[in-house]
Amino acid sequence: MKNSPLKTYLAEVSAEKINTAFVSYIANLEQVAQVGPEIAASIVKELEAQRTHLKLIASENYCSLNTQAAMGNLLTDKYAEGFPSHRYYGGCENIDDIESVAAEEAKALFGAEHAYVQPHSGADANLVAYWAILSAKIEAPVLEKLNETNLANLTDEQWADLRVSLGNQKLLGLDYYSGGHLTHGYRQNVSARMFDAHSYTVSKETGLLDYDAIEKQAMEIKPLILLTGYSAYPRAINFRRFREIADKCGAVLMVDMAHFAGLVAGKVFTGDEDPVKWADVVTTTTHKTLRGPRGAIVLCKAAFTDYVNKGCPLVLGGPLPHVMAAKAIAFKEARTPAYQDYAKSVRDNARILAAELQNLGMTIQTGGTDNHLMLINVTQFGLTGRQAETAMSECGMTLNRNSLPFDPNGAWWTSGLRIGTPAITTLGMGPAEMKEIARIIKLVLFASKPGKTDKGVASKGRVVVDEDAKTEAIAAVNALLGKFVLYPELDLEFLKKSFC
Ligand code: DSN
Repeated sequence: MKNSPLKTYLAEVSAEKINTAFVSYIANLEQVAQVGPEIAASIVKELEAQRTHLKLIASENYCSLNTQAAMGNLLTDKYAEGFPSHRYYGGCENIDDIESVAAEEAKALFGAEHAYVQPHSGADANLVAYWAILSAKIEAPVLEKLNETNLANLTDEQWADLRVSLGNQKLLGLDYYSGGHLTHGYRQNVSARMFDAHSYTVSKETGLLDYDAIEKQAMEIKPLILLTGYSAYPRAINFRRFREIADKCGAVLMVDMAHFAGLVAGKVFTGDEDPVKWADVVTTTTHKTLRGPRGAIVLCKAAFTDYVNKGCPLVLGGPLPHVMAAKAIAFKEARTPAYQDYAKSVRDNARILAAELQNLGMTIQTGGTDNHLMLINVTQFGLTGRQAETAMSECGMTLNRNSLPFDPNGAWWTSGLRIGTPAITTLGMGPAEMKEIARIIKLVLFASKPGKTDKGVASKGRVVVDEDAKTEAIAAVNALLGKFVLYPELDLEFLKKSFC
């Protein structure tokens, strides 16, 4: 990089036209490029990729440039194990302030009694929640009986007994194939190894949660934790009903609202559909519908505060102070009327898209959606989810294949496509664009056929998309994205010229 792109930009633009967000972006890239020009180039190429592909992944979004700015600084240098005013390192006063602001913002946003904003990911947040519940419900009574407060003081025999009881508790969560998450007791995940894990499924007939059946199962199993929440369930959940079931079977009610936290924050899900009101412990990632930085939080009733605050050393290492700062910014953004409008549009768009896909002859799991996502059954096209995902990707649409309940094609090939509206709604798209997206999806799916391997054998992964349809679909995607530009403050051509 011979010349400074920042100086070039400032020399080219008149003072009143200087865009501070763009200045900050160029300055940041210029710093990066001084050491890693290829990294700066990849950041710019990723901007181009995200601008030229229609993002339909239900779990992704675009956080604000303000949120991104809060992450790129010296806060990353600080260790801050512990929690505000109770740290294992000196010099944490500013981190205390940042973490406290983020936690207070989260509490206010969700109406929670307590917020713990350190988890780095949803899987971490769920582990913190699991171990906080185990600490509160299994470990604390043992310690009380022994009149002891410090685990280090237990005899080897007492410690062995405690470990056995901690490791044999029951978890009842939504089955992975019914839309539950890996961390909800899937056998390949640590959750199924640390718990005696049981699953409930959606109804085979309706694809919906059957609360009476869940209650019956919960009364038989009597789990320590009754868990609900999902990664791929297109309907609202009645958390009041889950509370009743948990109370009846003596379970702690935990909700993983990672996918729909933005709909809770934006007051789309209220009353019986608001998990924070009904659950003992709620976890969420911060980067999906919530539109913050990549990370997670735990919310809980006051009774769990002391246990959740021990997330480090219980599960986590040092928190990421720069990400906690970005969480605070995102939570402030989510406490605005504009964000509530956004959340409402996410659901309106999903409903319109699902209805239009059905009007155009596609099969939508459960016949529609109440949230930000829908599942298309692609078996009517003779395709696997994997083939449909590839076909969409070849036509400029980024989404993911997904198992459908009781899917004969398993978790790898699958029979479904999961589609979400959070990102396209952030771009500003509305009802007309949903209809256009449905038209493009139909165009691609009806024009796709299963492909063959190089040896001419039928393949569950290969797909052939009619070339004319592909050209038409790509043109239509580009036309849409040309009208709804990601981060319009950023001049991509300038960035490419400067850094690629
Ligand atoms: N990977 C997330 C999703 O796509 O739903 C869940 O962890």
